[in-house]
Amino acid sequence: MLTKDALLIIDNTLQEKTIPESKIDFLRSIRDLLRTKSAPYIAVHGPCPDGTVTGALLLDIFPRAAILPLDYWFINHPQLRSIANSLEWLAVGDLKPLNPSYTKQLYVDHHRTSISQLFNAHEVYFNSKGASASAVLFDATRSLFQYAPQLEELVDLTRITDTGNHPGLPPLDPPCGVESCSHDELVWLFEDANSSCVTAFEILDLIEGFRRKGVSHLNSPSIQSRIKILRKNRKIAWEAGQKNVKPADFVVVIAKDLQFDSRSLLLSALQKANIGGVSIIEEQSRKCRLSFRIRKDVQKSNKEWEKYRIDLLATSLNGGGHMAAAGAKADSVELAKEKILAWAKSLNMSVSVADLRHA
Ligand SMILES: [Mn+2]
Repeated sequence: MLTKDALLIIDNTLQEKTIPESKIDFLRSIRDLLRTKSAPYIAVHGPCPDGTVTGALLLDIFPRAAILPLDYWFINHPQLRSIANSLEWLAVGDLKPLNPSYTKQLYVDHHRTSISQLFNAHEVYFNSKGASASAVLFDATRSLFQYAPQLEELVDLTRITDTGNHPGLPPLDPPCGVESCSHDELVWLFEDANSSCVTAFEILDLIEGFRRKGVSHLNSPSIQSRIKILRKNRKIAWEAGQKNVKPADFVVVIAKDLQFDSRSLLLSALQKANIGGVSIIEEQSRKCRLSFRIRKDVQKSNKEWEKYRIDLLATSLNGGGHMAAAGAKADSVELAKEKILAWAKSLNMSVSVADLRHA
């Protein structure tokens, strides 16, 4: 596929309004990126801390390539996925295999759901037990390739963030500077710098800044002010979860797209769960996206926790991911709820549902 064909598909998608409001700015930025940067292209998962650092490593290997951050809603969208599956990627990182008929230079991933797939690359770095894609790539190639030294600290941060081993709960207070913060605070600063990205250019700024300056790039005023807003919204969502979710083995929290910081809402809800939970976010089209989690302490203390593997449930809902953190989609909140309730029942779990759509 030529870049101009990709641009045409994006323009049509923007006109037909088949994506939720919250993704429009991102899609426009991908269009602008394709217009201003020429091939070869590298696809990485984004916004995502692991995707960003994988992008920084790949840019160190292929300095002349242009990075396109893509999220799963993009590569699974009925029209947009044809872009992901027909551009001739130089490399793909932290994403499921794209355009399997084209031979890439390098492919790196660690998603369990990619195990049986065709990677088709000269160099494949895949380890479904790897902490993160960037760790898989870095550990396998650091002796062969001289990465910029400031990248190692970032790779180590992804070993924490990509396995969901963040220290404590997400901070609700404004961010501090890199020099004055503890390591735990640094983990959250890194995480929040990524999750506060709305456009592909903000993600590219992280990738390029990380590559040049390492973690000190997190001191950039635009990143700091983004994080400040994110944490304010996080606090609102956190309080809504604490107030409305009732305790159960598995908690379901439902909200509208853009109504809350959905991640904070899910984490807040998980505080009331014995095992795990899901956020169901309804989009304008009445379709919804789901985000599943199994509590960290359950993964550590319950030897049989794998029977709750939510990646399998996610796969049955057009999604995928990891055993304890996965995402999916459904045509309506009711359909999603039905599937989740049946699944929970088959595992003898109690369920509570908090519907905040009209809260
Ligand atoms: Mn990853």
